[in-house]
Amino acid sequence: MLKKILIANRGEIALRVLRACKELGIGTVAVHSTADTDLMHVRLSDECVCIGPPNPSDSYLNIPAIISAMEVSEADSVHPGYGFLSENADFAEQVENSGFVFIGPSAETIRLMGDKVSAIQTMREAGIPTVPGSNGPLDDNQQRSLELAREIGYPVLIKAAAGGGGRGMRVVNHENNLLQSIYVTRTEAKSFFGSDSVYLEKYLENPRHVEIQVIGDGMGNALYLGDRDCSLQRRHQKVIEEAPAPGIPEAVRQEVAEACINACRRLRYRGAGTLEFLYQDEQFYFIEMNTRVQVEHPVTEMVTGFDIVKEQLRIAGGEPLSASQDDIKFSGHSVECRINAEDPASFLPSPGKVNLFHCPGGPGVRVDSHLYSGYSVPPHYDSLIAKVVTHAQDREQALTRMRIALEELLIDGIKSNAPLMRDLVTDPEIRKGGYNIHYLESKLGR
Ligand code: MV4
Repeated sequence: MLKKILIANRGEIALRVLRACKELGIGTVAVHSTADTDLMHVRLSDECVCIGPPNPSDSYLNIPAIISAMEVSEADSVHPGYGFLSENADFAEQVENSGFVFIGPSAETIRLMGDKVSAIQTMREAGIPTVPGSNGPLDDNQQRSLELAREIGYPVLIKAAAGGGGRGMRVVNHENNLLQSIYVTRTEAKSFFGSDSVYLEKYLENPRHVEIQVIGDGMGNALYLGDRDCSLQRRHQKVIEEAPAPGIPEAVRQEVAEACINACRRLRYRGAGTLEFLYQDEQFYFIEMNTRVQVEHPVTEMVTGFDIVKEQLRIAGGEPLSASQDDIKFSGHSVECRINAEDPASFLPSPGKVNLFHCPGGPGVRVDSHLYSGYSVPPHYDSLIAKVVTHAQDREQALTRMRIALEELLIDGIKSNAPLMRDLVTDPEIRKGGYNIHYLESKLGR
């Protein structure tokens, strides 16, 4: 078992990891920038180390600073959370080469999934459905690209292999624009990501974003923890997520679940992982895999009663899975609202001092937040300040509990998107369920 974990993150996820460590009796080291001395998890951790100035590249992304902090604090392992270094294969590799445990998959797996082309090829070979497309990087043969796109049918989408999260993509509606679009996407990809590898897919016009949570022990055993619908998003930032994804036929769900779990076993996948799919016309299409714990993992925890972060720590400590698939029982429905420190109309960040924070509660309500009255939200980082999560027997009751929880939530001193959330949970289309990835942006008038 691990004895002392360094938490290489900040905010609510650092607190979430700290709580899991405490439950398992594992020591904790918080690392923080000079702008983050007042973070809740820094106060609650056994030890803390300041790793640099506010700018993330000088602190939370500074690999030598973090590995030095592991050495001075004698931590045996590092939890990267999400964002920052969580999917940086070089970081995972350097951590392991320095004799520490990286809480996550092997550097090799992170690298494989970081390249979208190799991720898709791997999953296709493992029997997971993918989007019709080039099934590999596009080469310089322009005739072949034109033929391929014509076979697939327009519109098509050019994507950067090193992209993801919506950066480095271009829709092509007509073959007149194909070669130019490939060239521009390649050039952009080279400058954004340092790789000019691009691939081509059929462009799905009205999909939902449905993802599947798995966790593996690195020895060929893995658990399927169900799906989440994350279609409610604005500019690739998720706003509300829910589990399970509403309206998926049970046979369709089961087929993709089995393919995912088989793939994880074959890959000897280690740690928590999420397979991202587009879902349209009752079909799943794999697009990417995330090799970290995700922001929205609580909705899965609520419907399974399974603690994903504690399991990450046990697996990294070399223990086998703590449950078998038959132990995982899905119950009810869960919804998560991401509360950001931002202007609800303009979406501009709104950092500053929180004069008063009052947290909702009651049956089926969970709030993951590092806020407290008197805390100042620094301007240097992501604006997520709280995740309000509800659970109930069914979707309608989970949304009702969310409406009530959002009425209880008080954040005074800074602006937040809570007013927008209150509007969304009573929106008829959202209450109906099954909205696609374009719904929120069209509701907001883009
Ligand atoms: C797509 C797509 C339509 N067709 N691929 C955007 C981010 C990246 N993770 C994949 N993305 C998309 N890939 C095909 N073949 C539409 C999107 C997309 C999207 C996907 C998930 C959630 C929100 C989105 C918003 C715009 C576009």
